[in-house]
Amino acid sequence: MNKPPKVLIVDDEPAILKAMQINLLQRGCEVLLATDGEEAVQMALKEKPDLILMDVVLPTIDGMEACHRIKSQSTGFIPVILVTVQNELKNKIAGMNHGADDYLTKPFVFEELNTRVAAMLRIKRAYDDQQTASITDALTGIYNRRYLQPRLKEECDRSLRYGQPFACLMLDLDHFKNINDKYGHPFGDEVLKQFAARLREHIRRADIFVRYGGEEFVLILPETDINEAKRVAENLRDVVQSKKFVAGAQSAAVTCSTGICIFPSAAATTFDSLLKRVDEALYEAKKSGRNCVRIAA
Ligand code: GH3
Ligand code: MG
Ligand code: MG
Repeated sequence: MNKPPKVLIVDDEPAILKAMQINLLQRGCEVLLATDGEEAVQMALKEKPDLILMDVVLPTIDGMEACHRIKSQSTGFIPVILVTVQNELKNKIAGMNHGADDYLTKPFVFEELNTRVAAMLRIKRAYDDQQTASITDALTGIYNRRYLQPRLKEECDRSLRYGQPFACLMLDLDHFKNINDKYGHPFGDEVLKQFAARLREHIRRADIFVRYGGEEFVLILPETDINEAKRVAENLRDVVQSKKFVAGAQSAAVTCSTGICIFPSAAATTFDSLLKRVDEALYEAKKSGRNCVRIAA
């Protein structure tokens, strides 16, 4: 089931705030309240609401300025409807030029407000679905490579800042071409799907699991040292080899090879060297006969 939409209402008039809050709660929204422009900007950053209903005349910074700030940072994708007594055409144009997505004048009829809210939430949901699809691998449902790059950079920065190393694993199915050749591509697809599902069952929620390429996967284990990473990798190796992959009448035993690199470590001191080192470790595992784990030198 979809989560209820989160709507931030910004108004310095308690009676209006209350009336709008009750109305949106009745329509199944989660409601957040702010009473000045500065608070609205901070709350948008912290809570990432799905929609903001903003009064224009407000203490601290006004609604136009708050809207402009919200639209010019990481919160820029949140739709904003300005709700105000300023009903002249020039006010509406100014509002839209400050980045507002819609403009409603007070006094308003709730039916109109609700229709506009519903329209904005439709657009926001479509945007969210698109965002999710763009970082998801269609076959396995786990993250794709597009997600990895910025996320890995973030992990590296965090780990350097807090002196908390993490482990990066690269797993590659062994002789996977043979699986396709012998059983056909659809069965190969099924193996990849089940491989991802099986591993997902054996990793932690905080771990980041990515399909890096065709039959290559990257697993980031936050706050994990080399001994723990080795233990996890050996366990996953066993999880893969211990049970055949079955689809319809076909079944096949599959193994995988794994490279590990800790960040930061003597092997990888920078973000750029990390994936290279872990790939080299994977190559060592392949050279050593496959179905094994190797650590970056
Ligand atoms: P190695 O043990 O050295 O990794 O051998 P390999 O055969 O696994 O490696 P290779 O790189 O030679 O071949 C990878 C194969 O994976 C070839 C490609 O057709 C297959 N593959 C890549 N993506 C997919 C996919 O989405 N579905 C299926 N069925 N096969 C895929
Ligand atoms: Mg392979
Ligand atoms: Mg490969």
